[in-house]
Amino acid sequence: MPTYKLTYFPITALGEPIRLLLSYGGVKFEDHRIKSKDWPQIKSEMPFGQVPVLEIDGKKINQSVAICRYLAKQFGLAGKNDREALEIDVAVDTITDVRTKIGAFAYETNEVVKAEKLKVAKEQVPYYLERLDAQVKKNGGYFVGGALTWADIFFVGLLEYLNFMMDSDIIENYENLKQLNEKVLKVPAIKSWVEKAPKSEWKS
Ligand SMILES: N[C@@H](CCC(=O)N[C@@H](CS)C(=O)NCC(=O)O)C(=O)O
Repeated sequence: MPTYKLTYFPITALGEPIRLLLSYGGVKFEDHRIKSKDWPQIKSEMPFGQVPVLEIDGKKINQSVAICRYLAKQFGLAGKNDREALEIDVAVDTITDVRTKIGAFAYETNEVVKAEKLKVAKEQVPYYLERLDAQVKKNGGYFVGGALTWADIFFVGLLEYLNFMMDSDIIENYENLKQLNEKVLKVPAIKSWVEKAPKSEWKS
């Protein structure tokens, strides 16, 4: 069994899909949550100066989506065939598009531009969520193939961060996404991770 160490900030965000997948896989991992005073040093030691970074047997791997895809393959969550794997990738990239659009607003520091970007996000986010909700309905309550895949776990892992950035429950009006979220959070290994995981320190 390889050793796993995840280095990320003390928040859910891009680290959480990885933490959920590792928990689902039932493997032990070190959940290293960076303290702000240590970040400059840690940043200098990361392959591209960013996190999350997963060390597998001491080798540092960056890029959260690639890490999730790899873990999903290890744990049987990458689809039943190449066609499903493609559909999972599409769902994950689409979810990433939603995150990017929300992030464009949330990280804007110019207040005038920020207000403009919030307006855009408030139009675009429902456009995406409606379609993702319809996809889950059509596919038997999951994003792909009527069964749990890493696309579902990726979405659920990112949700707290998306809600935090939008300062609202973004899936409130999307029944199928709500049910998907509840279902994933009931998977025993995920449930026990969420119960014991430290709360996000958004302000640190
Ligand atoms: N594409 C990368 C993006 C990683 C990324 O944006 N990391 C941010 C935190 S979410 C970071 O390290 N920010 C601190 C910095 O760049 O100094 C991934 O998905 O892993």
